[in-house]
Amino acid sequence: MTKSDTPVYRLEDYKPTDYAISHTELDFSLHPTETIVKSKLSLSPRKNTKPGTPLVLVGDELKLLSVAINGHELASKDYSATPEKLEIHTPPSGNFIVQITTQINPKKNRQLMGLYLSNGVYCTQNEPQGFRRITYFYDRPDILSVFKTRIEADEKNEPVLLSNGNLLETGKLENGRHYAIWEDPHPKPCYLFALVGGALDHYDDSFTTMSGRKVKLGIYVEKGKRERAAYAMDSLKRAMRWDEEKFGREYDLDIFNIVAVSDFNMGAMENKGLNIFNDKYVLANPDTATDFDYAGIERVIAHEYFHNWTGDRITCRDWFQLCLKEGLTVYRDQEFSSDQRSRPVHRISDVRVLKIAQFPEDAGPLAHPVRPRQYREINNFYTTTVYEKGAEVVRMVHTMLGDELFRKGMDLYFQRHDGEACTIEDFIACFADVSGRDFSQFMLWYEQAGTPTVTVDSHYKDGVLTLDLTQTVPDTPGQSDKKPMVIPLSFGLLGKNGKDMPYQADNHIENNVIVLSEAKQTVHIRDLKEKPVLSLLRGFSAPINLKMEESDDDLAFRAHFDTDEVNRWESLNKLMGKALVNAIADRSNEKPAMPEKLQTLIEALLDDDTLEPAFRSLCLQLPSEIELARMIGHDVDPDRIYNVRQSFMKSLADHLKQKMLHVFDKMKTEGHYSPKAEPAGKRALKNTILGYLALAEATPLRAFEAYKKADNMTDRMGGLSVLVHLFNETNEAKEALSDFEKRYGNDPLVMDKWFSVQATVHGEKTLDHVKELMKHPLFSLDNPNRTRALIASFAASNQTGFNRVDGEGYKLLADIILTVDKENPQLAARLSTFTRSWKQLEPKRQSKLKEQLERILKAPKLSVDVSDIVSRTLG
Ligand code: B3K
Ligand code: ZN
Repeated sequence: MTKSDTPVYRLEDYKPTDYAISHTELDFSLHPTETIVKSKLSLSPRKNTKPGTPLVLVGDELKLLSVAINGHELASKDYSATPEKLEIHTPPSGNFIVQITTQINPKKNRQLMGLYLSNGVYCTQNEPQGFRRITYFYDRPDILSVFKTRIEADEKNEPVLLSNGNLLETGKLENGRHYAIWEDPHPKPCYLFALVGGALDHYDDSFTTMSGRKVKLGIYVEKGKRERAAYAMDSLKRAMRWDEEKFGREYDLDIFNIVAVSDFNMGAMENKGLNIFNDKYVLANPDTATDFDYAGIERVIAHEYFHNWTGDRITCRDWFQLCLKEGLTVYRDQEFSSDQRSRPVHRISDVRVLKIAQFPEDAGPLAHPVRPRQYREINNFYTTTVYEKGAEVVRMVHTMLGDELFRKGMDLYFQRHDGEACTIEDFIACFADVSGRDFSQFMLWYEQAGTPTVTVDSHYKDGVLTLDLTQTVPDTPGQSDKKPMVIPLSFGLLGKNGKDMPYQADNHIENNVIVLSEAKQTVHIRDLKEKPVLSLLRGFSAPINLKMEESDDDLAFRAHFDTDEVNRWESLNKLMGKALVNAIADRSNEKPAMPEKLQTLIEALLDDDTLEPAFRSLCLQLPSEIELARMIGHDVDPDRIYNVRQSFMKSLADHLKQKMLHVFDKMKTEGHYSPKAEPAGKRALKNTILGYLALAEATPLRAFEAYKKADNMTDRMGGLSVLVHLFNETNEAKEALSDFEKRYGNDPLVMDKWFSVQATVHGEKTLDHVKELMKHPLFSLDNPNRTRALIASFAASNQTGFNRVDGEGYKLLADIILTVDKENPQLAARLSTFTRSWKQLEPKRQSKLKEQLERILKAPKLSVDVSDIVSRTLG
């Protein structure tokens, strides 16, 4: 379908189907270009369906070979078929069986949706609408069916044949073929169907559930990579245990398999009992993966596993409800990682992601509610708003209800809706029911887009602190005049001694949370023995912009003493942000230094051995260029932002050099590598300092030394990125890059780091280098990981390189979007989102980028995916 004839789908148009499909039997005969799929569907009419109502199923690029009802092949007058649709004009009344045979071409499938070949391995991706590329079906999440699957394939090329559920039977056939039959007893929507066939190694283990059942666990990887699955397996077992302990959720099949493939559009997929993963989120050993990679594996493995209950057992009624499973499951994986690692450090990292990715989305032309009400292409709504803001909304429910009631609400949700396809209303009703609270106004979090701003005016007099709170929600595309939201503001009051002060609360306050619900509201806090310093929005309790008139001294005081570490970091970050934005605006000073007071404050934090190294490392990081651009909001000059930020860092490095050297030495981790939070935190601080020391010493030697001596990938990349980012032209940088290429040149996944680090060298020269790197034998626009490593890194994380004032960066991205769009529209659409903040750029760059967006939109045969993103971006 092309852009002009695509419909807009609307939430209010939801209607159940005319028929239900209770059972689905599938039979695959795998072949690279001519796979035959036979389906046998058990259909029954709904209560209100009139006898003879046509059966209309969807397809996508399908070739129909035959169709039969109750065992009788249909004559051509009885049905009509196109690659996109199969209609049986007059089905019999009552229950009936439909048998459909289609032919598909996995090798040609470079959209990576449906059944495709990834490096010789057959695999599927069906969420949200891939199943229609396999056979005609009701491809929508509210059709729950019991699946039984027979797979037949070549025994030598595809010795491993997997599908959902439990293995019933295997056997040999003639001509070197063999088969396997799988059955999944849990009714599920077709987007959770999965199939894998290939020559794979496996890493086996088992898990005994809380009721004593033994589950077989397997992680399947490409040949030769078996030992790299150990950490993923360890993470899986920890996640299974955690879900039992924290949410009472037990695994429900005898087998749980994970397969890692190298061509995958996103991170991973939660197919029932057979998760399929981008190998980036499975494969790790100390020599190939950084601490960040390990944490990512732990998070994604857990996320997909947690979907077994929040997504698979209870799924979404329609795709508008996507956040029902995604927001909730992100919340659950965030909690898991917080329990496995340091809670405040983890929360700070999540808040940073929210501010760097979600806040700009919410402030730009692609802003949409956590539950969108309309879409042209659902794939474009797998966004940070649905995922991360969706998780924040669940977190707010938890903040307002507390541990116990929140758990009761979750228990009720699992009990009431197990085996159903639900809506957000169903979910929230569970919390309303267990707490007796009215959540109707809270639902606005799912309806209204845009990051609310809360402004606080505070006055202290005679033991009473008065807070005048005002909230506004900005206009966003298609939405204006918004209503006030329910905003939980966790808070504390700090006394002069730096300790939390007791107080007497008035009735808006419960458990140290002010729940704001009106546009303007006044809150009194009484019985204070002295004027307190207010610490508001502790733990970042709501996804808002907080505007509080606060002196730099109060901010610095909180950075020192706040008992909430998230707010400690937040106040330091605010101080840094303020100073940077001021310095960026003052064009009279080309190389401004960080204000001395701020340097002293950071020094004290760096010096404080009682603080976790990971936290100290976060405190050394200045707000990112993207955050600064968002704070400035208009006429953004990325070069200026970069230069001022670097110059601040250089002044801090000069000031703290001795102290940094001292801490650097103390952060050495000895002995066997462990990816656990504590040693990883030490490495994080050490490598952050390495960057500063390079600025102070103005020589590549220390980083080169670090690179050469590294005995794990975190330290190797620590050295390499400093060399490449700060001393790009030196022999040391060149030598390290070529050494890296020699070591890992036959491991594309590891080489992604090599591509990324070079794509993110600041400045205008990088563009040509990126073009050169695109010719590298390992690079291919056909593989999403490679494209993300080089192109997405360049466009999303290289503000000066991509935003070259001559517009050549934009032109390159536009060219690539148009090329990729021909094969993989989903990936092309993702690349298009990197242009979303174009309106905040200074006029020259703005017009160059606009030109490219318009060029993309005019291209013939543009996909709906890209056309949707680009036309919304242009506004
Ligand atoms: N549910 C999948 C995402 C599917 C994306 C399709 N474009 C992975 C996840 O969020 O767990
Ligand atoms: Zn998910």
